[in-house]
Amino acid sequence: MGPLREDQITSYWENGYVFLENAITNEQLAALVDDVARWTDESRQHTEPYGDTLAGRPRFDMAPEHNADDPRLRRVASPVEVSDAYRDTMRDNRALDAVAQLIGPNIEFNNSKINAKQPGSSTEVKYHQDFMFQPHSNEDLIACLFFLDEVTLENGPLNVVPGTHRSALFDHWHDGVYTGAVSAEVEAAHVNEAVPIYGPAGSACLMHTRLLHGSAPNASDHPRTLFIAEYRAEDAKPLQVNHLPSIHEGEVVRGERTNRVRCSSYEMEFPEVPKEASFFSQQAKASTT
Ligand SMILES: O=C(O)CCC(=O)C(=O)O
Repeated sequence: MGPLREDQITSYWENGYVFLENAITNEQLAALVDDVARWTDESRQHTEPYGDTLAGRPRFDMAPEHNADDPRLRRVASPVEVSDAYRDTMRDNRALDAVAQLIGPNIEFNNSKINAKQPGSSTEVKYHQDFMFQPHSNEDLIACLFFLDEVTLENGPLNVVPGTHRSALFDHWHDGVYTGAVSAEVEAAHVNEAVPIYGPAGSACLMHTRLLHGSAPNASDHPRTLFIAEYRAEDAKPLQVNHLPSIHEGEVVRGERTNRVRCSSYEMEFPEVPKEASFFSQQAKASTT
């Protein structure tokens, strides 16, 4: 028995996502929120992205409007490496039980990040498919987007396009530039079908790695902070270096190691490994191409 009913499992495979309330406990939520508050406060002392990650890129990234009086932390890369609360939550939560129901029983941790949109923030996420950042031998990868704040229609919710995990893999390279986003034409063709995902803090949206999704700026007075943990079936082997490497990549978090590889059939161009603090810099190129 896991947290998902049969109809939710069917809906996940049909639509490419499933929403789960109470995906983490209140204690887990409070500890995650505390660390974000501390990191946001620390960011006041910085004007440029800072901190170190395994990839040699900064861990903490701020939006262009950031300043000491009005800190705009927008990304923490691999928080599981620098916080016991994030590491422990990554290793055990109700959404992970749901992941095991969907693509289990054997599950590995892939990567993690925090995406924050402060009130009035211009930060947006252009439409993309996560798989185009991280080719694997098969497509059984799920991103769990944990809501650390209540997500509303106004504070920049995730928008997903149901069923697109069963359609094409859309190119994220345009005119020789890796933009980490689909073309304006592909976006225009799908955006009217997009569905906003909102709900109380502590919920999670579980999303198929091929699902087309994006999110708008935060037009409200309330922050919108997500902790995003990605998991993969243990037999889905990475075909390129992780764009968010961490010392915990590949940890078996449910089931056991089988030493097997499973391959599905698809074609794509390898993504560009990011050189800057976060994919926001890659996506910024989308508006100039
Ligand atoms: O922060 C968001 O709204 C979406 C995050 C996302 O799409 C991603 O990081 O892949």
